[in-house]
Amino acid sequence: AYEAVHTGIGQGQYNGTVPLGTTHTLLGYEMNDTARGGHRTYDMHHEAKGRGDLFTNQTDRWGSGDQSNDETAGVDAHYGAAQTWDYLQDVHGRTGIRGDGVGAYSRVHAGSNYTNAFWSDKCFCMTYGDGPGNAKPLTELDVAAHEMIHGLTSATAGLEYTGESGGLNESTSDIFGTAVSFHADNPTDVPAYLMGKHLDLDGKGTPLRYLDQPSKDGHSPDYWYDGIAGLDVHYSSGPANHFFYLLAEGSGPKTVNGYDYDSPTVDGRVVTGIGRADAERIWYRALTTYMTSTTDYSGARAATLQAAADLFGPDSATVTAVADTWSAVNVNS
Ligand code: ASN
Ligand code: ZN
Repeated sequence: AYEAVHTGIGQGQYNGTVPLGTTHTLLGYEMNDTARGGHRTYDMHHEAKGRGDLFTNQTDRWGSGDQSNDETAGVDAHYGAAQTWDYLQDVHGRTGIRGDGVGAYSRVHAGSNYTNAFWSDKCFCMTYGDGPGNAKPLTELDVAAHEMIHGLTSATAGLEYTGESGGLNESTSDIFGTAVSFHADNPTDVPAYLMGKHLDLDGKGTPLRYLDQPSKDGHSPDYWYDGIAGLDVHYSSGPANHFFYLLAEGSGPKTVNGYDYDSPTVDGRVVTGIGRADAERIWYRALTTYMTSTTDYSGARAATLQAAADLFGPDSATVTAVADTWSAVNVNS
């Protein structure tokens, strides 16, 4: 049959007007990104189960920027998956979640008033609810990236989703969710060091998480302590998120892309950032080479030190910076 790779144009609720990888068949256009492993996006029509229907359209223009159009959430989810794919490819030379060139798929409009999004290894897919009043789908870019990175973590370190390894699993999704936001360079997805900045679930504009100062969410500790393993994994992620921010940007007040952050440390220690790019490479190598299913905070310190030694040399200033930064979030050995 006649099939061709196309670049459609979508209007998302969160991402503005964006290009979409689509396919042209005899029946019309499909949300099937053959340039990115055949990643497809489906509409669950508010059902709780099943894959739903592949988004198809007579033209290659999708969504309206508003939830009155069912395609709009599909646009954001499809774009988020593409941006995550491109990030892994461009920055880490990895083709797809498993590195095998095979795409996953996304399902939007899951259930009714369902306020969550998740990755599943079983379907190798992401699922997105529409949030309160079915008006706030959980499809914003950093959240889509967060969910897709759960697939990467499963396919690599396999960090168990409980205790300290669970916090590191969650943090990996926040770290690369943030990295995808920066890489996409989409002016709508800022401030990039805040996760879930558009969902506005409380109506006050509160993001889900703050990488510069995790405790701003009212639950996540800024520093490691003995007992952190008992927290929900979305809170025990705090010190690792904080480590990543500090390693990239350094301590204290800092303006990045016009946004003001402020990152504290244990005893007010000063750490100087090594830059986002190197911090991302270190975390990626630690995750894919050294972390295992049971890696804890102490193990994460060791894994990132080894990764930094591999990438920059064992006697490099970068290795020292990694050690100092873990100590600044109270992970001393
Ligand atoms: N949205 C949540 C997450 O990805 C779903 C979960 O609790 N696993 O962290
Ligand atoms: Zn998560």
